[in-house]
Amino acid sequence: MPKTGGQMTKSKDFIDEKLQKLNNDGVDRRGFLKCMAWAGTGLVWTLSGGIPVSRAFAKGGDGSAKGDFSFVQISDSHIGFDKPANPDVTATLQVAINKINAMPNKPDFMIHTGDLSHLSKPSEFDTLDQALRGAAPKQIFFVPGEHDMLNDNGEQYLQRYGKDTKGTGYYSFDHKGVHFVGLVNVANLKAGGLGSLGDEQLAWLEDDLKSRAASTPIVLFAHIPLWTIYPEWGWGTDDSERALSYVKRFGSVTVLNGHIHQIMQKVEGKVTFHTAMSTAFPQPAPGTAPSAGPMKVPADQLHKVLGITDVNYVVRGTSLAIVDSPLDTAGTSTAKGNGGGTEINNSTASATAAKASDVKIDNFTFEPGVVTVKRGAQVTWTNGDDIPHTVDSVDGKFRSSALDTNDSFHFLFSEPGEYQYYCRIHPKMTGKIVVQP
Ligand SMILES: [Cu+2]
Repeated sequence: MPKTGGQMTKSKDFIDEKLQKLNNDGVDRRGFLKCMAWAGTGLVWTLSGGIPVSRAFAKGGDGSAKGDFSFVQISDSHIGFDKPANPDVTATLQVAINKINAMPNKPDFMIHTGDLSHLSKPSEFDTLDQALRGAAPKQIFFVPGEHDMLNDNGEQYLQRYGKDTKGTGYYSFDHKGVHFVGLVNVANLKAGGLGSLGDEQLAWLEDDLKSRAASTPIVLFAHIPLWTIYPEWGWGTDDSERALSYVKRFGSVTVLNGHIHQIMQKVEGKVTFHTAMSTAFPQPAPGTAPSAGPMKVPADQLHKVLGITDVNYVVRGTSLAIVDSPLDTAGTSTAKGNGGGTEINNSTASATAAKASDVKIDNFTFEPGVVTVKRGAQVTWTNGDDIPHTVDSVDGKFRSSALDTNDSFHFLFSEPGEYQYYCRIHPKMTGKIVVQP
């Protein structure tokens, strides 16, 4: 293990605490999180941040080797979000950018792993662009999150960030001998499913990788984790196994994701999986809250649970060195933010008795899940979450736009039958309307 002093201990405690929580809630994770990267292999993980990992490597003589470089991952900016979990996400993005600009070793470029915006609004993308123009690394590679393609199948995203990409916005590039692949797993999600890459993209990936030497370090990045973290909350990708089968023969594979707004890491053979913190708001640890969603932490803790990821490539390593830095590295560890004293932002809407034809969306759930109405009845869905949701008929009979907090969608059912529906942003969310004659 690299010598990183007390800070390493702190993050280890944090991980232990997390593991403890995971074990306590009875969810079987089949070894999930067992191979924590802090156990060695030149991978540095610190939640208290700021430790230049290249220094740790330099002790072994590798730090100044030719071909070394670093890049920074940021994720989940959610520009446009303004709820109590963080009323000013543009400001925290700016802090992240300042942090990047102050790095002693200048990163060659940046990767943004999606959810640039909160509601796919042009003004949100504009604000993001303006902030990123102030970042020292001039080259930024993007992949979309589900929040970036809410109402137009990602057309606007592609126009702005997906020039020269394939299909829904996937692409690859090489940098100083490392092969990078940006993947899109937030498009065309199916009811009841997780993230999805789809056959077309997978075929492209297989083709993209097949001519590369097994010694080429590979970095895959996508918004939703390409490993199964917590399917109950949609934290996984249905066809990621197939994608991973194409990288099995490579000696060094790093998989970078966002989406879950917290650090999770796993090493499986030559493959290191890592998820980044958000620059906008934290989410609860898997299974520690009724649902995913923005988590309100005490104001003085917020900058400790937001951050950036600095990835260092060192020649001869089998894995890349990854350092996560919270925006604020002072004081207590981030464990506090995810501890028992936090609260989940539930809807504050008063609990008026819902009519049978009303569906409330709360904690990523359609409630009630099955509603029975007479033919000709109108059903109203209202979003009580701090995160947008949609109401999409599985058969294409109705489709709402993205519903922000307290937004409603109505549909009048004139034909008897059963109508299955889901949220196309969070396809694990499903419900049914039964229309009687
Ligand atoms: Cu949803």
